[in-house]
Amino acid sequence: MSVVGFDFGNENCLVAVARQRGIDVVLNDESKRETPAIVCFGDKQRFIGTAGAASTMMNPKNSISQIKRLIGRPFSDPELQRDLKSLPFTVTEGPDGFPLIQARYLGEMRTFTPTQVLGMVFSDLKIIGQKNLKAAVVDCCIGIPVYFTELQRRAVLDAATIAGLHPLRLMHETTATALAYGIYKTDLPENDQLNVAFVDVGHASMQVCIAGFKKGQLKILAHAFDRSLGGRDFDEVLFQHFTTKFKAEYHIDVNQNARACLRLRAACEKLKKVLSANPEAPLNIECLMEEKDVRGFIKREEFEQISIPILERVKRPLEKALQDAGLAVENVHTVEVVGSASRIPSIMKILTEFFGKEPKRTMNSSECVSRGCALQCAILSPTFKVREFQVQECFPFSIAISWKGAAPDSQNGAADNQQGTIVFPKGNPIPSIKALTFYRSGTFSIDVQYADVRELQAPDKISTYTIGPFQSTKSERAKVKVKVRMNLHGIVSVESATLLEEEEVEVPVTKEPSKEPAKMDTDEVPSDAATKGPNEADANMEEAKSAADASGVENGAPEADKPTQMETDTKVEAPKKKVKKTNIPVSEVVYGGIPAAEVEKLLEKEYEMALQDRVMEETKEKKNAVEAYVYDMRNKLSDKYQEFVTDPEREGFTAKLQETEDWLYEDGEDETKGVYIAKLEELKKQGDPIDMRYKEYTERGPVLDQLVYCI
Ligand code: ATP
Ligand code: MG
Ligand code: K
Repeated sequence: MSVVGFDFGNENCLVAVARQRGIDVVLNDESKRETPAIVCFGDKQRFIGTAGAASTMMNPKNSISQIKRLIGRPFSDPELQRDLKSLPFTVTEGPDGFPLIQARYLGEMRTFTPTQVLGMVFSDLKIIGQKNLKAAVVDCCIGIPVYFTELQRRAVLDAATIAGLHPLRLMHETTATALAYGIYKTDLPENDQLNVAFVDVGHASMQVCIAGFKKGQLKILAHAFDRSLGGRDFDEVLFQHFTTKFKAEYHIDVNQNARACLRLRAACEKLKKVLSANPEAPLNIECLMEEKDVRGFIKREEFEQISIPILERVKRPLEKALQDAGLAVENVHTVEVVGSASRIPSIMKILTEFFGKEPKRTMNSSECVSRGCALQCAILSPTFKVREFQVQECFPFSIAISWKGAAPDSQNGAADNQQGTIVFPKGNPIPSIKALTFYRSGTFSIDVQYADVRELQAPDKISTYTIGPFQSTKSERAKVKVKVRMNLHGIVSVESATLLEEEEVEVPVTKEPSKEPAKMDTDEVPSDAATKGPNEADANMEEAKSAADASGVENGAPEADKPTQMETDTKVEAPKKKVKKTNIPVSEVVYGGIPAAEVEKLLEKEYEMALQDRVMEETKEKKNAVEAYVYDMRNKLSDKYQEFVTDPEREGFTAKLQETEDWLYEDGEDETKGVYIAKLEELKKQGDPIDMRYKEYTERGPVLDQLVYCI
């Protein structure tokens, strides 16, 4: 089983693989480590990655980029709407309220979901991994931004499935970086905790995490982020600056021309990079539009001036991370900066001022996420033995569950009363399971939702679970234990529901009903908790208690109406009671995302499209082979084959080769693979006998010599 880590960025993707000697970031077909996250739809095939980027200028409307921004968001999401304004392709609202990408593919307009397009990017990355490992790639670990919502996480998993991948874990990018940083450190303290802040400024977003390191472990203390602060915002500032300038100076409005927009944006991005190393930089574009060449120029000072609105936001996630970690600036021992946009000098200045120390660039800032993911995959995979190192991850949002309050025979008539409790508070370890106990007489449902919608821009409701039907034999109100799991990917679901019925009492135990209205406890350690720390269960328990305390379900309601009740271990409370456990069916509705059956179909579709791409690539290869044969044979006929052909034979064959060359550029420019194969065979029929004569002669030479020698 191969072990692979993927970093899919807004701009660039990287693939790292684990080999016996260590982790390698592998090269793509163009011998580059970074593969652009672009899918370009063509008339005959798709171009993905570097090939996609190369096609963008030619075919901007069908070149899909910034996929990471599009996945798992409703069409109405204001951030998505803002992003769409600067993208050259068309996105419409699908019937489910989610975006649909419009592109011309195989000669007709088609629609694709962002998840599907991400699946295409993953397919391409998978192939890069496979070519390097010379083995199938299935198991992997994929880096995701810490702020990804449930829907976005599910979308990444679906995209991975479409690409035929099986992610062992979706890992927060900054945590992957922290792992890649810590696992090689041999000088980590045994008792003390070394606090390191990781700051990642990428193309579209900024993430901060503070991790505490000890020998053999890292614990994430806090995550913070700005979903929309990255390198592209600086591109945009420059773009607006020059758009205005060119309007005044050249009377052109690039916004009227998709290609001009793209070219100016690309030039601005380049300009921004130049400004990272130089105090000033020029911007020249030939024939930008209306056949006008444009010239511009900007000083770093002015660039920083016009960037102030963005730069002012850099401090906020830093403050938030410190606050959530409960640390003062002095308690942060080291600051590590990654992400390529952090190369902007003014960002570094802000970081230095904030932390009161120079941030370090120990890590390879573009590779660290993929490396960390490959390491995590190696830790989780049975095929690799990795140095003992524990990753204690925490979740950045508070997750609540809610349910309809009272039972039908409620005295106070509050039957529609929606009640809830925070089941996984912000900072909760990943993975974890919580158990809740409900007293219900029949099928009921619970909603999983974000507790604080201000924390993120997402619909608050995530999913609804219907629990039932069930029939209790003993009492009217049955005791139902519901397990809610946050899995390794940070995805929350109701895992199971169990009907608990006390069957026989060997030793009578008078059980006092608990006076606490809603409580939960931590259940057994989840089976996939391969990276769990030793103290996690304890931490869980504590946090569970405080969550229950804060849940604020009103006291004083009749006992029968209490929806949940403290679930201390039943066996402890009544050790002699025998409890019959019956599984209750649980059905899930997730708001948004692709149904499982649909994912299966998309997997097949992806396979078909990949096949089409491969056929086209092979066609190109066969065509190239014909062309190469023409050139090679023509050279040989006037060189080393000269003495092995008669003049008429040579003339005839040369004419035939010329005819083929002309054909390749005209009628035969766009033929099928079979036609090129036939063409090559036809030429070889004529060429092979000549080749043979030549070979016979050159091979006979030494044989004769040998005979002479033997005599
Ligand atoms: P994200 O992390 O947002 O998903 P990503 O991982 O693709 O995106 P990176 O590759 O870390 O992002 O960073 C890309 C950004 O860094 C681009 O905006 C690019 O213009 C910018 N960038 C690259 N080199 C430099 C430089 N020398 N100076 C300034 N910015 C740079
Ligand atoms: Mg990144
Ligand atoms: K392992």
